[in-house]
Parts: sequence; structure tokens; C-alpha cells
Amino acid sequence: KDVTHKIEYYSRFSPSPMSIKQFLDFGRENACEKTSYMFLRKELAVRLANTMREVTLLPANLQSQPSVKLVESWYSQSFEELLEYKTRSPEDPRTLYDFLEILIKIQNRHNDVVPTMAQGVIEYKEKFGFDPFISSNVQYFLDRFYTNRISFRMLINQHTLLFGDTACLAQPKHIGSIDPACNVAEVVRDAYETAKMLCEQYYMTAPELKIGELNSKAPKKPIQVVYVPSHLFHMLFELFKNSMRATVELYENSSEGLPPVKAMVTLGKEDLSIKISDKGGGVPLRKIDRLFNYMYSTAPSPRLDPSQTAVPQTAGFGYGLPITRLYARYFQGDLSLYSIEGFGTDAVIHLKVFALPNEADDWSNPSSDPRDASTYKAN
Ligand code: W6P
Repeated sequence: KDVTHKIEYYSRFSPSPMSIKQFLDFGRENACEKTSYMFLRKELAVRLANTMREVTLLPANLQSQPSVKLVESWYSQSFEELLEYKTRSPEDPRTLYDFLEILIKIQNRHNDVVPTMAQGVIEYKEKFGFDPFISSNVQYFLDRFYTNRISFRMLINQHTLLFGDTACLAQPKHIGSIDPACNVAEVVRDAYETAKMLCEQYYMTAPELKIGELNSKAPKKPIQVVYVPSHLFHMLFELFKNSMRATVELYENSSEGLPPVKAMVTLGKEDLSIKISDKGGGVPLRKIDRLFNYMYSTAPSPRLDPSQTAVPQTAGFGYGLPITRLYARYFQGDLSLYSIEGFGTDAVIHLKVFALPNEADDWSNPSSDPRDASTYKAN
């Protein structure tokens, strides 16, 4: 087919990794919409094609699940829409306007990729069961797939935020989605308050928050960092949900008050670290890896009431933790869990304070070649 041919052609190009510094440099001084357009119409097609090619390496039994097919159809639809710009001149203002529109349309089309892929994994597990070989391939694939999705959306967002009609209205100091002076404690509090509302809805109670700050570079000054606040919010929200759930469930039948969840924000020379600590009883070491495993941690949503599609978000670990770690790693940071079974858990987000040029790539470079699992059959 024609589109298969085009995917093959575009997937031979390597995506251009972007560092946070490059995003900043491009967006800061006289950002040029035509330049951005010329770059993106090719780059986005190259990234979609590379991702679609990787999907073909998935185990055949997973690839053939309806949900995976649906996600594939979104990718190929978006790919074809982008190719329509191949011959459209950046000098025609109509082109730039249409391009903005199509980017927003693509962004929205891909909104539900994560739950839909999760559904695909559930469909697979229901038919074929859990298989460690398949699980490790799915882990490798989804880590790259979601990393590429994060960076794809980052690229689209920068363009629509810098050049769309609402540009600079909401957050004049932001460079697209990047806040050059992101106040970390503010985002911590914000994420806590949002998780607290959910927790109270579901459990009727929620632990308090205690925030500590240590600015080793400028003592007593608020800690600020160049970062994407929405990414930081996403990570912290996920960690707070987990800490609150553990705390509330441990103290459910206890007369004692809930121990608070603590957040410690520390700025060093290289690292900005955020530690979220709970006294929720911890997780045994044997089970820690499972928290990051896509195939292990996907389970069908509880079917108590078939009409109830909204599952309480605090109800499961789901895909939150593995994706949170991808967000942390996206700009060369990381997420670690240190759990003391019988006591509680520390979750630590490490972020790089200054990203050296070309160090903080946004494209997942493989540490090893993917195993071709497309012909593997589980027995
Ligand atoms: C737990 C399990 C967990 C995962 C991630 C973050 C915090 C916590 N607390 O008990």
C-alpha cells in the first residue's frame, strides 16, 4: 500500500533530538513560525514513521488486538495529514494557519493513546495470559513509545503555544510550555491539593502535607528551575496519589490520626531533587519492580457497575508510575523509589539543573537493539 511505502521512506530518517536549551533558544528571541513550520512538517512525519515501524516489531498477538489497531490507525491518519503539507509554501499565510489547526487536531486525536494501549494489553492478557518474555518486550516498547509520545506532544505544544492566537496571553514569562523560573514548591502544593481533593472524595479523608525547602545555592531564596510545570505537576500528582492511598489504607481501622506526607525540595549545583515521603507501610522489595511494569500493573477496571466508566483515580497504580519515570527521564532526570516495608516509602524525583547542550535529548536512543518479537508465540 501507498502509506506503508511512505512510512518506510520517512522512518529511514532519524529524529532530531531536542534539548530543553534548544527549545528555549528557539522560543525566546524572534521565534519564527515559518522556520518552525518547515522543521515540524518533516520532523513530525519522521517521528510518527519511526514509531509506526516499531509497532510492527511487537508480538503479533498483541499487535492484532483491536485497541492496538485503533491506536495504529490514529498514527497513520496523523502521518497522512502531515504529508499533505509537504508541498505547501510557508509564504502563504493560509498554510501556517491550517498547520496550526491540524497540529491541534492531531494532538486531540492522540489524547487517549495511553488508556487505549493499556486496554490492548488487557485484551492480550485475557486471551494469552501473562508471559515474562512478552512482558519484557512490551516494557521495552512502551517505554520508547511513551517517551516518543511525550516528546512529540512537547514539539506540537511549543508550536501551538508560541504561534497560536492565545500565545503569551496566559503566561507571558513562559516559553511555550517551559517556565524559565518554575517555582517548585508551588507546583508541589498545587499537585498535593489536587490529589487531596480526589483522596477526600474517595476515602473521606486525606493526610496533611509538610513541605521543606533547602536551597544550597542561595539559602532562603525560593527554589526555581527551568522546567515544564505541567510535567512536574503530572509527576508529583501521581506520587501524592500513591502516598495518600498507602497512608489512608494503612490507617483505615486505626484511631490514630493520619501521619502527614512530607515533601522535601532541595537545590544543589547539578540536581534539583524532590523527595515525597509517606508512612503508609511501604512495599516489599520483591514487589517494587512490578510498580513500573506495564503488563503486570494493567488490570481490567473494577466492573462493580457497568454504567460507571469513571474509575476512581486513586484506586490503582495503573500506568502512573512508569510514565512518571519517563517524564522525569525526558530531560535527563530520574525517579527512584526507596521503600521500607513495615514503615513507609520515599519517592525521589531528580531533575537536572543545567542541561548541557545536546545532553538532554528528547528522543529515546536505544541502549540496545529491540528484540524482534513479532513472530514469537506464547504457549
Ligand atoms: C507506597 C507505594 C508507593 C509508590 C509510589 C509512591 C509512593 C508510594 N507509597 O506505599
